[in-house]
Amino acid sequence: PAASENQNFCFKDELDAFKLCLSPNKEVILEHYLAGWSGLVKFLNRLGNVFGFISKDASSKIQILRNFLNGESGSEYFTVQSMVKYELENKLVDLKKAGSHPESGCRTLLRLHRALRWLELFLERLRTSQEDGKTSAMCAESYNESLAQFHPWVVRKAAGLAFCMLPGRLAFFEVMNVGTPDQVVAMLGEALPVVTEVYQITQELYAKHDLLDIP
Ligand code: 1PZ
Repeated sequence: PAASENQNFCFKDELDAFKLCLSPNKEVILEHYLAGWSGLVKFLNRLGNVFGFISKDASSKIQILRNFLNGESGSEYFTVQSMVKYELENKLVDLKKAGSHPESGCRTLLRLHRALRWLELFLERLRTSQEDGKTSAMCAESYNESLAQFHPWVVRKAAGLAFCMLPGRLAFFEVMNVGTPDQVVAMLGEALPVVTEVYQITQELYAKHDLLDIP
């Protein structure tokens, strides 16, 4: 990316949105959660067009959730906790089979939530990688340990091909636009615990309500 384009992007800002998304009583504020995801999509778009099918899917899910947030019942969607309560109490979720609510907030967020686990694994590998580390391998390993199990063969195949197009570790760091490799590593060390916490809180909430397998 051109230097001028670089000035308004910094990967740290995107991850910081996840810091904002925990309320004092540890609920996940949807607006900030989506802001975090929007930032990640922005980053993905900077990596090139081959990731377009991934960023399109993420964007459309962000949009579905934003529409709920800006809709008539928007206040019910303030946190992920209130969304789950509202949608379940009002029977707005297809729990077993896609039916009259194929795009509920709960099922849409679950897709992003699963991807957050991939992000956590990938960024941890990136953080602890050596100079000669391969981003494509780190990405593929993280994917295989997390998201892949939820994707059909064609998607796994397409994702695998896209990963091969990832830039090397140093070039990847440059796209992040955080600073020197040491600064990137330090930033990841600070930001990752927050991503982990957001993931765990959501995971426990979904497990408690038996929502981890909704179609
Ligand atoms: C840095 C390199 C980026 C690699 C991104 C790794 C994730 C690969 C995900 C491949 C998704 C392919 C397209 C769409 C799949 C959808 O079928 C699924 C399930 O949704 P459904 O069909 O049930 O509605 N969508 C997802 O699993 C959500 C994927 C979101 C991925 C967001 C990636 C953000 C990247 C951040 C970069 C730091």
